[in-house]
Amino acid sequence: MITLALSKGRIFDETLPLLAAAGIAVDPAIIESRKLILPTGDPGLRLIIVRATDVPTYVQYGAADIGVAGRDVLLEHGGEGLYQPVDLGIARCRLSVAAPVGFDYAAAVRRGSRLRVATKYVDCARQHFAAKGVHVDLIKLYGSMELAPLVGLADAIVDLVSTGSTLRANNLIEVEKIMNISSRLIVNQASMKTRSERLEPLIAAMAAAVAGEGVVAPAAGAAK
Ligand code: PRT
Ligand code: MG
Repeated sequence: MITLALSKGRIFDETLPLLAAAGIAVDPAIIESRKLILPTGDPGLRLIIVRATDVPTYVQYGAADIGVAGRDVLLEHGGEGLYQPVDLGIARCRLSVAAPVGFDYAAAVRRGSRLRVATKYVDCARQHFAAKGVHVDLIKLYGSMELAPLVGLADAIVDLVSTGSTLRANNLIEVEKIMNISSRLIVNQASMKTRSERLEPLIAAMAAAVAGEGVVAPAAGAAK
């Protein structure tokens, strides 16, 4: 049995069509069951539902053979014990610096001011500002970063942006893009060796689905 780790929400929703194109059916209604282990149309492949930030951990320790995780999550995790064979191109967004409308971020950077920056992505933010030579005090938050500048906790935030509507709703503006983000297929390095006859066709079928090559026959029986 091959175990694929997914998080609920956009990653689950955007992975299902790729699995379908790879010949693996999943009933989307099953997510409503609140079960954390879900069968698929392939009796050799099951899904487990975990928090987005926990996907690399499940795969690293081999509790799942394979998973789907955002580049943001993988950078913060470090990627230890994981192969990242396919960029699935799903759950796209960007990691950006945002600040209140009216805060002159560029001028503050030019002046060499010390900035207080709130973020969940402390490692990525630290690297970004260090590379630019900007002095920052990073404040780790676990959610609702957009609130921090509004109540004086920080001058700016580093957060994911997709449509930009969350920033707009909070009178914030994107002042710098750090990187583009999408989700990748990740594979446990030991599983890749010991279960390659099952994993390789599945990975190839997912890659073909991403490339828009449609149903790839081998995947149907691949994960037995
Ligand atoms: O939400 P939860 O706390 O359960 O967990 P999570 O936020 O880790 O999971 P989820 O499903 O929200 O995100 C999973 C992955 O989707 C992330 O790791 C990213 O790689 C990717 N992704 C793509 C996003 C977004 N787009 C996104 N817009 N993750 C989060 N957001 C948030 C962002 O943090 C901000 O609060 O949405 C808000 C901004 O969206 P816009 O459209 O208003 O710009
Ligand atoms: Mg979220």
